[in-house]
Amino acid sequence: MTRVFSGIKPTGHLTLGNYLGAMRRWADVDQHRSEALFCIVDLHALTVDHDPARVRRLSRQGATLLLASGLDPDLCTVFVQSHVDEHARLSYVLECVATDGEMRRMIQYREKSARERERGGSVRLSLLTYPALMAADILAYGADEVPVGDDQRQHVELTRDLAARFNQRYGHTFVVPRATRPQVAARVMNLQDPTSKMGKSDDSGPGIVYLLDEPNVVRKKIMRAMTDSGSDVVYDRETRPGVTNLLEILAACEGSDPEKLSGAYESYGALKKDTAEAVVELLRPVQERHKALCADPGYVDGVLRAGAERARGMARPQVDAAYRAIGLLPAG
Ligand code: AQP
Repeated sequence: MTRVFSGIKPTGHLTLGNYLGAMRRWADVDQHRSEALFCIVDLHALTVDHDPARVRRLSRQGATLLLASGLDPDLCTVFVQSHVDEHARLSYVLECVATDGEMRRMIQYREKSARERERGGSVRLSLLTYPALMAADILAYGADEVPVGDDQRQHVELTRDLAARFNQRYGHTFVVPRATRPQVAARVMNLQDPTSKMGKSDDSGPGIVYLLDEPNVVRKKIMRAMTDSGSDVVYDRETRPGVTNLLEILAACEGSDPEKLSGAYESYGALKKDTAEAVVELLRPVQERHKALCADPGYVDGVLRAGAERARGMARPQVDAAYRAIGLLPAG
């Protein structure tokens, strides 16, 4: 059976981008057709300036939202990365396989380190080594597939390179995984700046739809989305990024084709209105389930405890094998 791993960082409130680019597929497709593990990757949230209490709060909220989005602990494993030591153990070994140059080439490192410097902060070493930890997350479970949005594809490519290099130098140890992406909305853009990704740790609130936004807030954000000069509804990322982003969002909600959808609209206003209503309807059941789960925090804790135990059992033999292969003496 295909094995799938993916994760989400507790660096901000989860967004429509996280949902359409990743979470929805995990719940609707991946957990049903594969042996799937989904993780709140909290160690990754420590790579930038952070508030410890906020990371803890967002980790719990993220786990609750994963369950609210339809992940079923009877079908898949849901857990928190820091509850399973094997991620950190394997990350160090992969740092010994990776090079400084390939880490520095990562687009996310370049963007985030530039942002930290602009804010007058210093860049944490862990931001540079982040892709080794992400590779460990995936390789520890022998995952065949990693369902992610477009922004994470480069990290999965690096994971493939590290796995292949390790196998070649130290003997076959790791499955070489591949990234999978949704057909539409693999990169949901910020509503106020449709040339930038809708990112949960950005400061631009009005451009980001959060999964727990009230319906009227969702409507307001979408109705005020920045559109392009011209008035006809055309699907073209280069020349019409704002309208194209709305078409992608609406098509993802409806399960239709964004380019075909463009022919059905004569005005930006009508497109915005339908998109707003479609997103409100998409989020409604998630928000309702989230509310019910918040009333039962013991249930979420129990899911995470059982998930971590199952994940540990899967990761330990794989990480032990990597330790042996690279030359470490097994504990007696
Ligand atoms: N805008 C997006 N469109 C499509 N997919 C997206 N994802 C994130 N933003 C979009 C996908 O969501 C999954 C979890 O993301 P993550 O927690 O690993 O964070 P990220 O990829 O670095 O994106 P964020 O949400 O913008 O976080 P910050 O701001 O902390 O960097 C991934 O599969 C991702 O592709």
